[in-house]
Amino acid sequence: MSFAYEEPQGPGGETRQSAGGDVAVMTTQQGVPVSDNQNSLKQGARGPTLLEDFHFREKMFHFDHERIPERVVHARGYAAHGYFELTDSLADVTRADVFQRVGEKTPAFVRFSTVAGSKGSVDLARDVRGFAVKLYTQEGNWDLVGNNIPVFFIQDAMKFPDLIHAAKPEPDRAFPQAQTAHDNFWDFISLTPESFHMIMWAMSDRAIPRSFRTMEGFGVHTFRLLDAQGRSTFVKFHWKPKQGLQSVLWNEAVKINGADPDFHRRDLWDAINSGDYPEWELGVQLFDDAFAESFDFDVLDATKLIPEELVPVRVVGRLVLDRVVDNFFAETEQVAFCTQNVPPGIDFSNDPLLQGRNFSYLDTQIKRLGGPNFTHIPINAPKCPMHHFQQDGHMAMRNPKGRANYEPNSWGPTDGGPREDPARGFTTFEEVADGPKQRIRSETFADHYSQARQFFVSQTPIEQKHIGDALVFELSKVERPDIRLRTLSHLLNVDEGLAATVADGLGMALPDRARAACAPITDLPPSEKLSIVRNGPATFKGRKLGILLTDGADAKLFAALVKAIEKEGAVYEVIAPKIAGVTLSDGKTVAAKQKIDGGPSVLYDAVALVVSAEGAALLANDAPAKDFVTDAFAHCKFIGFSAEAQPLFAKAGIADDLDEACLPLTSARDATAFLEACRTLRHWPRELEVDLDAQ
Ligand code: HDE
Repeated sequence: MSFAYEEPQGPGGETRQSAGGDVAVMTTQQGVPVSDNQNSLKQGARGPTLLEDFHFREKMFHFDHERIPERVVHARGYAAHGYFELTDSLADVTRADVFQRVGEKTPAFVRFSTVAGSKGSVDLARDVRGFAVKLYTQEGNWDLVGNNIPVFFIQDAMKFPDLIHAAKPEPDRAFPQAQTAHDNFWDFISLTPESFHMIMWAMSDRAIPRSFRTMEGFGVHTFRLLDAQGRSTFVKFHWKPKQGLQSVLWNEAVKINGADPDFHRRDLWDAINSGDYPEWELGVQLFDDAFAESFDFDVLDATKLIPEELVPVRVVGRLVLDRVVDNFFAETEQVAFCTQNVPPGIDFSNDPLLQGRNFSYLDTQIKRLGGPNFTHIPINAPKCPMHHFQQDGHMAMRNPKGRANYEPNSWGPTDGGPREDPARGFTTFEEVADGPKQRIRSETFADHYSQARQFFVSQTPIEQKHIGDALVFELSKVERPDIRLRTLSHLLNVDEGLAATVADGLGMALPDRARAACAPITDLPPSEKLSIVRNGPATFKGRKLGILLTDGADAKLFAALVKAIEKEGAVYEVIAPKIAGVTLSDGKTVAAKQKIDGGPSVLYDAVALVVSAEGAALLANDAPAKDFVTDAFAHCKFIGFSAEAQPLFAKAGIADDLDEACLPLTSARDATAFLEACRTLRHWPRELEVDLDAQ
């Protein structure tokens, strides 16, 4: 086995020849060649193992120490390399080097994550997704550690440990894992009205994205951009996926978690390795003090967003992910994002959540990565020159050379080490702060419901239904009725219709509304950009069609489908009764990617049933085949089918319900038309027919 940091070499630097040929010879970590990696050293064939066996001891010692603490939040994540390319200079408002030269590419590393679940939890948990971007700029690393939701649960970092304790598994029983559907979470939420805007987002389909590639990213906080004169412009950062927004249904998410707990990471891995590089636009909302003053809410309050209708998003660049990691641990696990990593020209605002994060991230890395030299790990090291006098500590890889390790010193320009540069160095915005020291929440943070309501009314009816369903689901897992009632009392302040729907779903009477910290709750205008459905893709590109094939299926139809898929830039997987594949009508064999039990329709964006009469008869007796069809239908997917597939619909109990999104496939032209129809992604009207909650 070779390690990324250094190939083992022979004493003279040559690659050693193993007995088997060109393979590198296994060595210990000290470089000593290993003769036997199968047996420990013993006193006789059946005697005790000897302490002297340094190869065994080194191997076992290293194994015993393989684990590091998982992240206290965002433990489960997946990352990839890429670049940021500037498409519109921001030189007018910032001196940040990364925003100066149009066309210049800056290396990037991006880690997506869920928040609450542990490292081995499932990908489709209902949860916020982390969207952490490290840009290796020429003036230092810039970490934009964001989420896929533009607001947060709490306003002050002081409450973060409470929020996370409440969301994580309950401490006595250590469950539920990766779920907010339990008493502690809703207890905390219902006692924390500021969380209700975020709750609307977390209960929406934003919290069950189809892919990391189909979600937005947000810097959340208000930051500052500073020009060379130190003048400040406020900024909010947005990542907008070129793939369009897309989510799955909750019932689908639950089943995906069983069928493929790695659904999101596999999707990213497959897309990048197939050359379908995910891409996001970087957008900025720029505004000045005058806007901040006139805005209905405080721009320092992370539970509020600035609607794009008020401050448009200016697109200034693109982020492309084009390379998977070489090693998950070395890169994805060891990457250390710190919100305080900002280059000259970017600065913080006084958002109390951001201020608290600036302490937490550095602190947590020291615990997680074992010492202050985590910046020496290649994935964390800047790619620009570094000169400083920090030294020693655990695992120091590159202590400064020379005699001087302090300054000022009189060792002269060559030996004296680096010096500060007031002109080039990082400067902080000279904000005037005044006032008594006090533990206080600003009154300008007091409106907890108006933007929650705005989010809700900005959703399409089907999205509103999903929010109601999610709340009913979550609160039905809450054992204490008083916690459910308290939550309802807040929902009344968000939207009376929603509160009534949820109360009905729980079978409870509505309580009195919660007393709002400030009145009135404003009816803000709907904002287009807050809906996923309204911001979906225009094509089926990058999506996956599941083709259920059987022996004897129409070869021409299959070929036409494949052609149409490739033309659309989509991908497909063949699902068959046996993994070895099927023999089509022309006698040719097609290998399967999934055996029907392992390839349920929840793994696909749309499905096609291309079966022979015998094949359909066989599958009609197979429970997974029935589920394949039932679920595809229930999840509002487009279904293409050859005429012989009818018995499958009969078995699934939907033969009489087929609608305009169930498309017969008889010719090559049908295949093209089917792929075009799939661009809509889902046939939402069907949900109203198949869901008890909708009736
Ligand atoms: Fe984090 N957060 N966070 N967070 N956060 C961490 O840092 C914290 C918050 C976010 O892929 C931790 O390295 C506090 C908001 C992401 O490695 C920790 C507060 C947003 C990631 C931490 C917040 C985030 C983290 C845990 C409230 C969106 C994963 C491990 C004051 C804007 C980064 C680590 C990765 C990770 C603290 C709130 C995003 C403990 C104290 C708001 C994407 O430092």
